[in-house]
Amino acid sequence: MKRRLLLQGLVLAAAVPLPARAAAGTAIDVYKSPTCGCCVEWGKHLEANGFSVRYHETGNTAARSRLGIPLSMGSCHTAEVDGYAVEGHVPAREIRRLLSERPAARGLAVPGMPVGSPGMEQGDRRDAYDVLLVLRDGGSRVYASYPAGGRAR
Ligand SMILES: [Cu+2]
Repeated sequence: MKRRLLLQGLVLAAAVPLPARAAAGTAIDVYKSPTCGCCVEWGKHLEANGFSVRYHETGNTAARSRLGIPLSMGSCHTAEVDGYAVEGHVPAREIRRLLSERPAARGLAVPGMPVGSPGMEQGDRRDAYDVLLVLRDGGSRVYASYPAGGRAR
């Protein structure tokens, strides 16, 4: 009887789809200043979406330049996940998409700090912003567009 329960347990564990298990706890390194609050809010958003965040309290200037994100697309933090750069308040779903599509690119960027992006919540205000795919030549194209929303002012 005991043996049979054990076997059932093993069968259940095997039934969990592999990609789902691999996705849980995807390691991501976040370079930020020790005093950056919205960076930590963004980190919480990542953790709520299955990432395992490692913070590096070094500022993000060196990481941004090492990963080839132009300063013109810069923001308050720079992250590195599976060989890609993630600059600024990029939504977790776009990072997941990046990791599954694996385009030939340096990574993603949300320049500046748009209100209403993950980690930049301000009530129900949401400004329009683009997620840019930063290409290998340093150029970019729009990867996703998030429209303005929330209450009209
Ligand atoms: Cu920020």
